[in-house]
Amino acid sequence: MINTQKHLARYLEISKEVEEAISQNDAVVALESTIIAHGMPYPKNIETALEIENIIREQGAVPATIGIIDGKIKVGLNREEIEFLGKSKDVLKVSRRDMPIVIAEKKNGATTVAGTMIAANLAGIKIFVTGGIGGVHRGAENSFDISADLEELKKTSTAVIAAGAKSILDIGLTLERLETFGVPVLGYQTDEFPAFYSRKSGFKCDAALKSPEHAAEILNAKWNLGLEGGVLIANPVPEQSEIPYADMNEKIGLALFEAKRKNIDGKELTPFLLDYIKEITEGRSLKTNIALVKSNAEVGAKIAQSFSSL
Ligand code: PSU
Ligand code: MN
Repeated sequence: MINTQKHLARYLEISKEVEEAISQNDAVVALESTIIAHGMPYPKNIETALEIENIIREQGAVPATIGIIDGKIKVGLNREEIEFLGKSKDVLKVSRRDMPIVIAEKKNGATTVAGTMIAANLAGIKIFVTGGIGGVHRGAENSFDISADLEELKKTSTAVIAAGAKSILDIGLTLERLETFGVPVLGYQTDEFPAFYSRKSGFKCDAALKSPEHAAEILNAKWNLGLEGGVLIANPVPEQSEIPYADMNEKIGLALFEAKRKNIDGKELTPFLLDYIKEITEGRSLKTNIALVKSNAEVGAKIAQSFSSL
């Protein structure tokens, strides 16, 4: 353990503000960077990342955006680093598999949900806000394409606040995997599992959260019982920014067709689909994406407050 701690300092750098907040048990919210580098176009990506941090601050919590700079995992990226990850063309997408390579080769990387959960856990941050998680891709029975995010939720004890999973994925199979992995799926003030762009998916959550305190109580019960692993807190996109499921499903079908035609797979698939959908919805999907991340930030900060006060 002591040995691990000593080595950890070589790889992990926590900003002063975040470090202080963690040591005082103040509310801290982790944020990912794949959404900045590969999930949204420049310059909206950087604008959004900074706005999200402000929303978290306004709620009285400390934001900790996570990424890898020159082979070092940074928890609490500063403005220049966020701008760098949002602008630079050769930032790698870093999930669990990629982390040791990017670190040893001293490269720059944006962390996915899985990558960010790992870093947040090393730093001692329990609450993490993102847009949408990765999951079981449609056609996974042939491609075996299941996001490492699900495996991470199985073993790493972090609560992830997301607007559900988008229907580029097979939502039903994604929920099946989460059940097998023992990951509670909690709907924030709803029992319907949201489908990212839309508030409804036709699938149910395991419980409907009444309040941030309710969420904090469930997290506490799980981890105090020694039930390791993550929790997915699904917060539906605000009504005024929603795109109806049927509208989106048609666009997603087109995007999947195009990915197949171009033979795009592996880690390139999710960024390709996100970008293609943005193009064919003429930016409407991007607006919705930004609105839902902001809403998740507000909810996540409130849950972090409740959790830290327990
Ligand atoms: N879903 C989104 N937006 C995103 C992602 C997923 O709606 O930006 C990103 C997240 O970082 C997530 C990653 O962890 O894509 C999943 O990639 P893959 O499917 O390759 O595991
Ligand atoms: Mn994949």
